[in-house]
Amino acid sequence: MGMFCYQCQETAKGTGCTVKGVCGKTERVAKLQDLLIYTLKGVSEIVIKGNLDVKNLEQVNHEALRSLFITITNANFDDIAIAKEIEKMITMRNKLREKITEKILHDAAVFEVSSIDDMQMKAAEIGVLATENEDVRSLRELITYGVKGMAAYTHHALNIGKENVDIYAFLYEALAATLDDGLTIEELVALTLKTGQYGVAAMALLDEANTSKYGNPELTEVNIGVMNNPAILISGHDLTDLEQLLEQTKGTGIDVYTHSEMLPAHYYPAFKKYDNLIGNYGNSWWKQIEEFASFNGPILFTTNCIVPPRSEEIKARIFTSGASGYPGCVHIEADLNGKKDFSQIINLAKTLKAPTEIETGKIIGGFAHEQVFALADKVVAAVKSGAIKKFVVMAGCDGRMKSREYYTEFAQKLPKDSVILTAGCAKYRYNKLGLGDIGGIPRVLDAGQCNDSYSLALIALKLKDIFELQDVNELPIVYNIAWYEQKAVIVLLALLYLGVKNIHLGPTLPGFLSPNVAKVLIDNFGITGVGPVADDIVRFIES
Ligand code: SF4
Ligand code: SF3
Repeated sequence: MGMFCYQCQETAKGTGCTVKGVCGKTERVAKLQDLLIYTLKGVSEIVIKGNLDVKNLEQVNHEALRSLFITITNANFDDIAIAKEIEKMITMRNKLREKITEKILHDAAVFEVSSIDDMQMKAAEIGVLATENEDVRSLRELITYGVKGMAAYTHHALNIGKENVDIYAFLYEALAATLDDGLTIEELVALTLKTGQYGVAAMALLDEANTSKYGNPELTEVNIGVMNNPAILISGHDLTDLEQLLEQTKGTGIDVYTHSEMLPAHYYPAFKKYDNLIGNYGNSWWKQIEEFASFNGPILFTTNCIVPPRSEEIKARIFTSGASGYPGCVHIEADLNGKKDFSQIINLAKTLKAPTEIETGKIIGGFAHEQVFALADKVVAAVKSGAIKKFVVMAGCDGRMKSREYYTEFAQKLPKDSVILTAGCAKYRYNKLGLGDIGGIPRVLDAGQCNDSYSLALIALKLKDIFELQDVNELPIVYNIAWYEQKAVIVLLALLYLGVKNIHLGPTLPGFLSPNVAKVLIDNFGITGVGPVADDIVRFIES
């Protein structure tokens, strides 16, 4: 069997990448990622069948998060690094197996491989299509992708020193369940919703980690122009990497700019003290091919989303850390205390030109829960007076498909008495349109990164209380969410768990939803896709 991957929105023909990923993932990397997940499922089965106490599995817990994160779309393209991670997981798995008495175990818990070629052969047997029933396959993958997103957020929280062992316990429960042929469709649907429950827990954990360490995001204007110093661009979601980079570049004459999902770092009080944090350069991830060329300096990826570089010159300027990786790019690993030495990047920056300006001005953000609660009186008065008629949650991911122009047009055509609540890189489709404000409340309220969709849920729950409603669905809030990778999957499952109904999901529904599983989501939660903008404005807003 060749490669088969349909975990993201850009999957080939909407059904599956079978020769090479649209993302640039090779068959070799795709198969190694499949085998890494398979190994982790075997680890999970041992933990569950052996009734092991996850509190005592610190090293395995942490490595499991990293393994899952590595397989998220656009995070890691490095075959050697993934093969090493498989070896590490197999070693941990075998040690765990010695602790249990249960002898009847799935192949995932016992198989052995002795080389990368061996791994490729093994992977050919165990990929996504090895599950024959398309509904079971669909639910198993939906759960697995949700768990990947959950692991990414939990990993960020861990880097800040915050953990919740219940999340690890669920992670093993969910992954072990995907090996269990005895589970019914109903049981798998229930597990999907439970995945959403733990998604909420993971986002709450990360929110607590971020705000306790860096303060609560506050209304902030972010410069999108450039200065004259050589500079480093930092991309991805890991705030601890940004903090270390800012500390290490202090006084060196090297400036730092955020890119894509790192933009919301500017909203945290703790990062405002760094005068070498200059602004945000560029737009969402998929524009990096041209924007990295004009940035001129080194780029540090802390997580997804990497687009395979098209020239050796740019590749030589790309560095990775954490779960991210790209063959031929220098990877910077943390020491045992979590410290990363970025001196190679800083030294390279000193030899390169300052960034070329591609735009000027400022964008505004920082509307996470505490900032919006601080404005609650103003917001409530605007709703009561009719100045604000609708809130439109347009959180999620961006992507390179032309069909995503929908979101720009949708934002432009929204009635002027509506406010967009956003989080994630989806915002780049409309955050520079100058959509104005309503009585001083900006019409685009950016809460932060994709995980800060949690803030949007808290805001909705707060409004429900203020307006004394029984159900969050009675609020004048419409959900028009854009998805791309697996973090958006966990955000979606979290919203479903919180009882949010009638979410519009685009630009296309996931290819991994079988017709029957899609029907369950439509019938129980009112999930629908998107259509022509003019029709959707009527359907979502005016009806
Ligand atoms: Fe295809 Fe997306 Fe998988 Fe990449 S991550 S191989 S684009 S489905
Ligand atoms: Fe974007 Fe990759 Fe998902 Fe964190 S950076 S939202 S796509």
